[in-house]
Amino acid sequence: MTAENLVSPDHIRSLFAQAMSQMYRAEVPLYGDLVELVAAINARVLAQDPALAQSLARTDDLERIDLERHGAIRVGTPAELAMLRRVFAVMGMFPVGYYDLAVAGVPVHSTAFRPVDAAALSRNPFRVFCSLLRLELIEDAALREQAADILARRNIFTDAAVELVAKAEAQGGLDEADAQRFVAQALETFRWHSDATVSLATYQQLHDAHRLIADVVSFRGPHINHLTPRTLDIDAAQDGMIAAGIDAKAVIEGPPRRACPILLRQTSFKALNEPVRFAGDGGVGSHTARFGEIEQRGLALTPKGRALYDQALEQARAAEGSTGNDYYARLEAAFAGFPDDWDTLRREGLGYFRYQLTDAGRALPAAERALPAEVLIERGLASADPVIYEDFLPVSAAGIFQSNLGGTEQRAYAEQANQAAFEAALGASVGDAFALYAGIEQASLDALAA
Ligand code: OOG
Ligand code: NI
Repeated sequence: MTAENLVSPDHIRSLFAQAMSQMYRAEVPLYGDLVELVAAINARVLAQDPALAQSLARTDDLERIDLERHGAIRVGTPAELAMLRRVFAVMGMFPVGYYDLAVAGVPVHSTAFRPVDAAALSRNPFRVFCSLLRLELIEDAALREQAADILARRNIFTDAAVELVAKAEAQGGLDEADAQRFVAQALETFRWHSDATVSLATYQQLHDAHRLIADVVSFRGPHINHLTPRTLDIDAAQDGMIAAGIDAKAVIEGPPRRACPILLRQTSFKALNEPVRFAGDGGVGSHTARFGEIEQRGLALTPKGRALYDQALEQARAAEGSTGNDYYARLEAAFAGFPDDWDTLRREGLGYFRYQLTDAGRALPAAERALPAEVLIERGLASADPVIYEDFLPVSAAGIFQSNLGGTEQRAYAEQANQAAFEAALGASVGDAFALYAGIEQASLDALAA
C-alpha cells in the first residue's frame, strides 16, 4: 500500500455525511420533507438576491448549499466515546469544545467532532455533536448500577468498523474501496433500532430518572437523533414549517435576525413519538428521540464578542427564559447595542476575519503590502470576509435538547462541569475553538505581506 492510494479524510467525511443523510431520510420521512422545504426557501432566497448568489458561488459550493451541516448522537460510556473519537479521526473530524449541559438540566456533557482547518472546512464542514451520559447524575444507586451494567454489555461498533479504524491508523488512511466499506460499517452504529434491549418496566424506570437516560441506555446503539441542513433564511424556514403543519419548536435559538449574522441560529421540529418493541415481555410502547433541525451560521466571535453575546442573551432571557410572546422583542432589544456592520465588528475586535488582497493590492510591490491590514482596507487594497462560526452554543443546545425531551421536563443538576472527566473518557483533550479561528485569521494576515 502506497500513500498515493489513500483517499483524503475529507472525501471519507463527505461519503459519510451523504450516507447518513440517505439513511435518516429513509428512517424519518418528515425529515425529508424538511430538507425539501429548506431547499425551496434557499432557491427562492438565491433568486431574489443575485449578489448573495454570486458571493456564495465565490466562497461556497452553491450546489452543496442544502446539504447537512451537522448531526448529533448521545453515548453511554467512556469506551464508546473513546472509540468514536478514533472513528471520526478517520474522517478528519476532531473534538473541539466542551459543553456542559448539566447546568441546563440535561445529564450529559458534550463536544463536537469537526474538521479543523480552513481547507477541510471548505471541502465539507459536516460535524457531529456528541454527548456522553453522566451516569453519576442518576440519584438512585440501584438504577445507576443497572444502567451501567446494561451499557457494559452492548457493543455499538461492528467488528469490521473496528478493524478498518485500526487499518487506517496503521497505514495513515484508507484507499477508496476501504473508505466505502468503512462508511457502510460506521453507518451501522448510527442506525435506529425499534427493538429496545430492555423491558418496558426498565425503560419506564430509566425514563422516570430522565427521558434522556432512557434514550441512551435502552437501545443497541446511539441512533443519530437529528441531522441539520443549512438554510439561507431561518425565519422563513420556521414560518414555512408552521405553515406546513410541522410541529416546530417555539423559538429560534441564538441571536436575533441581523444585517450581519453572528454565530449560529437554529430551530427544529419536535421529536416524533415512535413505536418501540421492548425486550423480555415483548411489550410495545413508544419512544421520543428523533427530530429534524435547520441552522444558519454567521461570524465567529472573539472572546470579547462572545462575552458581549452572552451578556445580551442573558439579558433577553433573564425574566422568563425563551418563553413569552415578546421573546423576540426582548431579544432584539437586548442586542440593540451589539454592532451590526462588518467594519465596526472588525475594528472593535468582536469577530474573526479573513483578509485578502484585492486586485489593486496584488499589483503593489511587496514592501507596500506590509502596511497594517486596516490601512490596506481603507485604501481598497485588501478585503476582510467574516470567518464563519463552526461550533455550537450551550444555551441553544440546551434549548434544542429541552424541546425534544417533550413537554416541560425541567430539573437542575447541582453537579459542576467536569471537562477533565470528559477528556479522560475521550482519551484526548478537546480543541480550543477560539485558537482555531484566531489561527485562520492570522494565516490570512501573514499571507497579505507574503
Ligand atoms: C443534541 C442537541 C444539541 C445543537 O445543534 O445544538 C445540538 C442532542 O439533542 O443530542 O445538536
Ligand atoms: Ni443540532
